Amino acid sequence: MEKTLIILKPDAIKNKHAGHIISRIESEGFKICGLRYLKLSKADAEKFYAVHKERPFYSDLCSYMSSGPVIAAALQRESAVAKWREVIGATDPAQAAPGTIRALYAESKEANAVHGSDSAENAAAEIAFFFKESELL
Ligand code: 3AN
Repeated sequence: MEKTLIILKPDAIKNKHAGHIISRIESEGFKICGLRYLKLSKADAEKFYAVHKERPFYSDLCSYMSSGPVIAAALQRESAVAKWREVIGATDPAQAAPGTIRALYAESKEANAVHGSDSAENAAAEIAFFFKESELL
């Protein structure tokens, strides 16, 4: 069983899509190992997205991710990383396949409803960013 880290971004919370997305987590066969509702500081967001710090959208992305509450969750399933990325669709909602979470709920490339780890290795680091080992069920 593999784990992945997901975030329901500020637009998903503000637009009241959290319930739909959590329902989708369940219907796609993921087990919720950890769940937190929190607001990131700008410094937290900069640390979380440090891999993107050379990209032109980094500062705006970090401001955006710290602009309102988010829900972070650690999920478990067979092939959790790839499966979640399939369920959320492409980064740009205009390119996301019909029925994917970003096609259904995202506003833009930046406010794109959800995050998902891009590898099992990054998932482990991202889960550790939000959760102590003792908080994971
Ligand atoms: P994904 O989240 O689909 O793995 P990444 O890792 O390329 O996409 O980008 C990380 C985050 O940066 C995205 N979730 C999105 O919010 C933001 N982002 C990516 N590309 C752009 C862009 N061209 N303009 C604004 N924000 C972007």
